[in-house]
Amino acid sequence: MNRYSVFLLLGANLGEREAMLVKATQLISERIAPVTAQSHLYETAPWGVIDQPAFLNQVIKIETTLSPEEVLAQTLDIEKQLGRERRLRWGARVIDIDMLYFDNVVLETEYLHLPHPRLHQRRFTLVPLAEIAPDFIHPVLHKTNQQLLSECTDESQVSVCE
Ligand code: PH2
Ligand code: MG
Ligand code: MG
Repeated sequence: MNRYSVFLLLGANLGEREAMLVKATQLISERIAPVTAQSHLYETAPWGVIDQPAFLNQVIKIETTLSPEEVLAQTLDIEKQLGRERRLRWGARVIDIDMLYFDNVVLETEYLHLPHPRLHQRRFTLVPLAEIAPDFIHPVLHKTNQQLLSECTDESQVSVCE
């Protein structure tokens, strides 16, 4: 069976943020696929809706035989299990799991856009992504993550947590 490299962005800005990212990674590895790379954790200024607490963000890589729809269903289920409530778009949350890339798949359905349509506009995504996959090429923009980061005009604060 084919194995696909999938990059997921984890984010949290309510409650025990680091514990939530650790728990989400554990559930992803148990229920979706082995985690083969993890970026550092980053403390990031809120993007979009700026009147909310700072986020912790991290990018992880998994190698899966599931389809994009199956991975999405699992990540939504894990968000729910960890107590995610959906209120405001871009609002505060205990956990967010977003699919950034599903290998080289380009897909636009009602529920799923691949690659993530805003990943190249956000430093909180590009910094951890370029840390673990600098040379991976965006299948629509045809640029590496490192290039996308160096061309990104977002100036929001992103600091590595040591
Ligand atoms: N997620 C959002 C909106 N804004 N800002 C940061 N820094 N990190 C996030 O993960 C984030 C955000 C919507 O999902
Ligand atoms: Mg998100
Ligand atoms: Mg999300």
